[in-house]
Amino acid sequence: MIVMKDIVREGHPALRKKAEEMTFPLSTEELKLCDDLLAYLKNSHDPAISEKYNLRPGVGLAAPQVNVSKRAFALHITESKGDPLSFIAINPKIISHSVEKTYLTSGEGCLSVDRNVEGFVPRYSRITIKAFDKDGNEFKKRLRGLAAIAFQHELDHLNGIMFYDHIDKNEPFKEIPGAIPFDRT
Ligand code: K3U
Ligand code: NI
Repeated sequence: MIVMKDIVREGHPALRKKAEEMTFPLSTEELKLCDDLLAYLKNSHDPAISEKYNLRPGVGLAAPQVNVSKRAFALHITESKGDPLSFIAINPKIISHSVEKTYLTSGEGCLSVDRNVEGFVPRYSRITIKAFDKDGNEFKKRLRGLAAIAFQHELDHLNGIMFYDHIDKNEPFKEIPGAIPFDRT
């Protein structure tokens, strides 16, 4: 079971590496990693389990965040506008995206960052993605809203990019041309 001490924090080199593509069939260890990533997110939304193990709630978790430099992440979004979503994405790619951008009005957070970093993080409003599941089957999805934002946040983790790399240093709350604010509440 993944707990907070297993999640590496900013400054750790794993968060700045480009993660390696995965090959199929996955090993037993890789299959367990995928299950553990998704289990963390589910556990973090269970009041009893998250309190017992002191888990910070998350909607996404990427392999490099547990110091495994491989291209896999989990998303688990149940309490947002839009359909509930729960999946593992292996070797994920954005195959097309809207011109329109968006940003979370509350800013982004990260389980690997133990501080509040304020500012707008520009993201595509809508994306079409492809990825592989644990069995090596390719799937495609259209994502919008928090799901699209979370997918882009997690994909960045596979490329060694942190959310604050996208924030304008001099003017963190600068208007993003053509972007529609996304309010999570
Ligand atoms: O976005 C978060 C959330 C938590 C509970 C309910 C609703 C939303 C927590 S931050 C989060 O899930 C990060 C996780 C990380 F850093 F490990 F990848 C991903 C994220 C998704 C969407 C926006 C910002 C950050
Ligand atoms: Ni993160």
